[in-house]
Amino acid sequence: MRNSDTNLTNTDLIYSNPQTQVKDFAFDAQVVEVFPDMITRSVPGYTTIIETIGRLSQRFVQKNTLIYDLGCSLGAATLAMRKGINAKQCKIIAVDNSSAMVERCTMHINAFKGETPVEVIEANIQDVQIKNASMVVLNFTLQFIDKAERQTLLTNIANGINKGGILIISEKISHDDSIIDQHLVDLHHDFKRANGYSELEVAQKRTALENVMRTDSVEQHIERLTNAGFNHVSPWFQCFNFISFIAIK
Ligand code: GEK
Repeated sequence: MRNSDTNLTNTDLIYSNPQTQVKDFAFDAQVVEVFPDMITRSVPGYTTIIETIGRLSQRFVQKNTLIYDLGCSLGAATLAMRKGINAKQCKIIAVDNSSAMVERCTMHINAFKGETPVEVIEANIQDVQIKNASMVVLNFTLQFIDKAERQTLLTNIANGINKGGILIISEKISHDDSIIDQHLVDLHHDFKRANGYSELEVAQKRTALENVMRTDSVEQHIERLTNAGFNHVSPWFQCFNFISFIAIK
């Protein structure tokens, strides 16, 4: 077994050297190798959000239902839920459209014991039929979906959630007030520098994400979740331009 198969702490150095042309960001094998380090050093509050998803699964998951982790990457939210769930006869369905992520995610899930079965699927989350769900997680995934297709996706998710069930949606956001927006972006970049990323790494990553990740405002998220059919919608966490909402049916 290669060291990288077991080492979760490979340091993200992907953008540390100058690149003549920065390519669009992709969730490929190179990213998989460093993903846990990349996401914890780049997303303020990531660990708190994952732990809270675990706690919410204890509170919301009902017997005989399905739980979905959409855009699961290496399965951090899935593992947190599997630890938190007390309800019986449930199944977690973890979905990602990156084959490199799905392969490594399956390995992670199998490395830990847990009562709730997990099925890891390689698919576009827009093609997955959500049904009989008591909990759905979109942890920093919606931002990679075409803006014009986000409402349909959320409506399909809401339709597949049972009454009283929950969607957790975490996103990077933008602010309509350009002064506030600039300060939040600066604070996020300070956070990345404090976590050891250089100016070059921050700048090149920003370029790589430009055409790939598109953010919405808090108001747009709330409007979309309400239109989708959720009866109770609120942010429960925000740090700079990173936010997490709960939406209950
Ligand atoms: C975590 N939730 O650690 N269908 C399926 N998967 C997709 C799609 C799509 N259409 N678009 C993007 N992805 C994880 C972190 S990362 C967020 C989520 C980030 C997948 C993509 O392959 C990647 O694995 C994930 O969504 C986004 O809690 O890295 O900023």
